[in-house]
Amino acid sequence: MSKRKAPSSDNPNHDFCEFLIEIGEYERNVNRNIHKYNAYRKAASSLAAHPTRITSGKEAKKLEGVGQKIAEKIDEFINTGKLRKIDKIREDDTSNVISLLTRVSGIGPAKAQEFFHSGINSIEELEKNKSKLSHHQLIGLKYFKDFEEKIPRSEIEEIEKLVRGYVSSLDNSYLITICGSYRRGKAESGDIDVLITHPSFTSSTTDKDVSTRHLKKIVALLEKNKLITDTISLGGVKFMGVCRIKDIARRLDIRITPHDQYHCATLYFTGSDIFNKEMRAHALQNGFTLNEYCLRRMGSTGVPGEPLPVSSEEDIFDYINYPYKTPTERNL
Ligand code: 8DG
Ligand code: CA
Ligand code: CA
Repeated sequence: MSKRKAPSSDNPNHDFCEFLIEIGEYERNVNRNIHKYNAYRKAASSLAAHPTRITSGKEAKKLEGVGQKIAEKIDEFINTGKLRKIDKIREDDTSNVISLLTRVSGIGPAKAQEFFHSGINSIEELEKNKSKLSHHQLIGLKYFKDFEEKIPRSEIEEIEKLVRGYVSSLDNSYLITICGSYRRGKAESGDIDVLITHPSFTSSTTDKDVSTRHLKKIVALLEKNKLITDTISLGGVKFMGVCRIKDIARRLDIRITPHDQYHCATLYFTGSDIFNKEMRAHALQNGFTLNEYCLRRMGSTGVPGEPLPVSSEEDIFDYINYPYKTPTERNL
């Protein structure tokens, strides 16, 4: 997940969304309460999707995911122009340090708390304690400033062209889709999410090294051509690392998926994650279970059946009777 996600300011409720997201991140990072984090983000997403300015907590409560507590905060903000809860969060040293440390790629809330308790409370302190950092955290620290910057769409378009060129020079049957916020049409993204498949590789391929071989060959070629500069991790199905075409480093993820699971994978990795949650919930209500690999019918005993044949993202929407949404309509 990228570290900073501000709702766009063309949203008439953006100030409400901003404080809800700030409280949500505090709940996740400091209190480690992922449920509250999700609840605040869901409320912010409903407010962001609302076309007009909300003028009271009571009005806000009519929106999905907005309950009494959040309605009260909206009233307080409307009446006083601020929120005591936000003031308290911003004054709290623990909270400030943990928020800062979790901005480093590879440092999650638990690790940030651990560092904080061992006296590491700044980027400078991380620099002085490199021996305590994992390989991923060292890369996060090395590119701390660069990774804070959003990636303009035009730069991802250039990277996409390069990746397509290199990968098709290996074999022009590879299918490549850049997913994430880029596919949802966003003007800027936190990182680059590349999804790749090849018709020779399916979920019934018994040789598990097939995907690893494809992925390693692709990564090696991108390294050779100086597009990839660092590797955070390279497993059988996923590469996490760094790429660069300008004077700034960018986070790059590459995943390889079986050909028959490609559409479930593009759907999942296109997100948004809130959209995914809603779609999965809808699937369940209609007797299906959906994940990044496949769509299955739930039997009467609660045991999922065999993966259903899927030849497009539209198929998935059709099966579960959910109105089709283009990627740009999935920005929940
Ligand atoms: P961004 O990078 O511009 O900040 O936004 P993003 O592209 O939407 O987010 P991402 O963190 O790169 O994740 C890519 C997609 O992966 C996301 O849109 C939906 C899917 N996804 C989930 N849950 C999760 C999760 O818990 N972690 C991550 N990293 N991805 C998730 O549905
Ligand atoms: Ca992304
Ligand atoms: Ca990503």
